[in-house]
Amino acid sequence: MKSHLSRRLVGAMSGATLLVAMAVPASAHVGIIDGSAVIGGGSAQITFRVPHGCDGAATDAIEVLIPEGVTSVQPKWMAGWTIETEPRAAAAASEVPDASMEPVEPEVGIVRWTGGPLPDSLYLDFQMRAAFPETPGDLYFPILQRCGDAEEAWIQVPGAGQSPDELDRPAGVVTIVEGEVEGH
Ligand SMILES: [Cu+2]
Repeated sequence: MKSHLSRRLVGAMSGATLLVAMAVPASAHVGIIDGSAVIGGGSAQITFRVPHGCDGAATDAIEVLIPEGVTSVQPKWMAGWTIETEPRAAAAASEVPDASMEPVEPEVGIVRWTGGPLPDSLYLDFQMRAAFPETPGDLYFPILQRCGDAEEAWIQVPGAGQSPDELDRPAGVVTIVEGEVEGH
């Protein structure tokens, strides 16, 4: 966004301080702050940080689309916010009633937090636990930020060879890496 502080810093600074300023954009956008190395095949908590509103307007809803392969989603309780989940559409459609089986709990496809409102000048972290697939790679979590009538869609996915830093509104990302999963 044009009014973004990080952009202004990059424009205003030069030399060594520029490198510091360029590290700002990733954390200045709405996104996942702890998803850079999640071990595949295990459970982890991930954190969606909302560092600003929609062009100055206070945030009153955050909606996250859970990518395929991410299961056992459990949002963290949060004072002042209503937390709702919606089942994954495909899972709901494929549910066939079978008298011999226990009904299968549909996987969560959307998590929605409504409340606040969170002022533009303050930040807030929204968290959930989930189980992640084994295959290494990037999983994108599209995020919709609502501020009354205004809305910001953090849904852009980088193309091949493109850096997420080049995108105006990148989706949240979790990078799955190989590693030893601790059982419990
Ligand atoms: Cu931003």
